[in-house]
Amino acid sequence: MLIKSVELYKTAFKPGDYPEPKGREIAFAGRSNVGKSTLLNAIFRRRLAHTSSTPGKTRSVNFYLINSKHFFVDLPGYGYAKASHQEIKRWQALITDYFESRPHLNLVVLLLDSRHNLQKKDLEMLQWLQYYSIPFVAVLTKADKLSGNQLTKMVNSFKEELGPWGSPLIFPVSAKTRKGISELLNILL
Ligand SMILES: Nc1nc2c(ncn2[C@@H]2O[C@H](COP(=O)(O)OP(=O)(O)OP(=O)(O)O)[C@@H](O)[C@H]2O)c(=O)[nH]1
Ligand SMILES: [Mg+2]
Repeated sequence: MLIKSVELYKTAFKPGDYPEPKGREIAFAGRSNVGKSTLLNAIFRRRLAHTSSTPGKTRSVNFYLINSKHFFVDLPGYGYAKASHQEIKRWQALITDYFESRPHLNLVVLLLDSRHNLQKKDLEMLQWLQYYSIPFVAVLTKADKLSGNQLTKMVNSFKEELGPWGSPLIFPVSAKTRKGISELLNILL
């Protein structure tokens, strides 16, 4: 798919504050700081999404309209250590409400840090995806931080860990070198 146009269409801070569904809808989920907004910018080839080296940057559900037709949705990250109890509650309410109110959601791109194995928070997200029967693919981010050998090892280890979760497709990517970005885009739309 060629991305001809991208615009930030809607920013939702409250549950229910979403636009009417359009064509396909693909949401990007993952732990805080894993690189969701950075990956979206690499896909868009534009710095539209705000990114930061400190976790907890994206606090809202951001709908990007692609080719005047499809939504790519940047979700706030989970499992950010400094988040207060209240923030975690707010985040959970926003995400569960989002999943529940978008029955047409086509796909979740679950971002996982290529350097670490599945974390407790990732398992919680996997349980939600399973509970809501949402199809997903896994993206291993920051692949540029690993050597070729290390990356192969981690891909195999994720393959094993994700086996019980339906053996999703796994894409190692780097927003820095653009490795894996076009392979991922090919399956998205
Ligand atoms: N080396 C490298 N750094 C990356 C890559 N992708 C993201 N980063 C860095 O990781 C940090 C977090 O990136 P974000 O895109 O803001 O992360 P996020 O998942 O949107 O975080 P939240 O909005 O807090 O949920 C930034 O410092 C990015 O520059 C990558 O492919 N390679
Ligand atoms: Mg973000």
